[in-house]
Amino acid sequence: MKASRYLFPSDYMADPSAHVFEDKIYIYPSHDWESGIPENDNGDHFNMRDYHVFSMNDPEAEVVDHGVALSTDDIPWAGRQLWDSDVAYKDGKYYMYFPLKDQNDIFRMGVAVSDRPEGPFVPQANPMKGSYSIDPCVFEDNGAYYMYFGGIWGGQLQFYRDNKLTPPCELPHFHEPALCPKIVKLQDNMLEFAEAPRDVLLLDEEGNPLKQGDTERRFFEASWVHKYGGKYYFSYSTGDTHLLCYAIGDNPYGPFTYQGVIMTPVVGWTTHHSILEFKNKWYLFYHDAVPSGGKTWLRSMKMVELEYDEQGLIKTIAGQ
Ligand code: FUB
Repeated sequence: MKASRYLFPSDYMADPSAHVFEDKIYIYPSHDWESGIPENDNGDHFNMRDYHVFSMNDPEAEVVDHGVALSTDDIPWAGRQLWDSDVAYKDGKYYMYFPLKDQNDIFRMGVAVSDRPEGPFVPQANPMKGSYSIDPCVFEDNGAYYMYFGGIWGGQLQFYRDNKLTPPCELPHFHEPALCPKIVKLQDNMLEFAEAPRDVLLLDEEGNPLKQGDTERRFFEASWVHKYGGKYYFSYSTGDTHLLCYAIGDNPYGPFTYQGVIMTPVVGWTTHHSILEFKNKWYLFYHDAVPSGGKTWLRSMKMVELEYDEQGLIKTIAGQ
């Protein structure tokens, strides 16, 4: 197993979404800071206010900080908490998708646009219509762009049924199918949904939906999708059991069948990642809270090489 590498020791950055743009690696993390808000299950202590963008010429190169690319000060509908973002490129423009609570404390998804991968990104005046919850991952396939999203507890996914805010906002029972992450195709202009979000079904080896009580396998947050060997790999965090897992499917909508663990728990509560191919090697970008002495809200971004076996299964990486 290759050694992991901290990418930016001089500040706390989490949830790194990595992409290759203009032959370089660009990284879009959340920007953790010490806001003094006490830790709770609602994630109030993740009180981020801006995003920096980073780039590197190759996986061993120096990491360049391009500075603040978007801040809540620039977003007209901003309430609080800029969580995990992602960026997609189309027709000469870069689109940053970000979850942010509005002034009613409801997470919505915003879009901000730039001519450059490092930004600055200019936000649209309003959140995307019909958007909710957190952790957007935008994946391009055959010229179509899809957003995967969702996260339970602080990410508010449990508030919704059939894409509607539905009190009393409870989780399914232990033996019921787990709440699903969502997928939605984007319009050609990249600024709105082209359809109603659909469930991403995660199945066990017998073809049954994973159950809410199956906490070591069911979805919690942090969707990511990549393609390997013609198959679609949907990866995610199990949240309170702190695993990064993956499931494989035959098309972007799924269903996806559970395969195993990508990474065992790291130091810190959250586990969040992205997966990138660069010059025929694969890399996992993630974070841990070792440098802050285990403060769950002060995380540091890292990368490590990721390997597959001959069947295309991902070799599990030890988080610690
Ligand atoms: O960084 C805030 C939240 O913590 C992210 O949106 C989640 O995925 C978790 O990493």
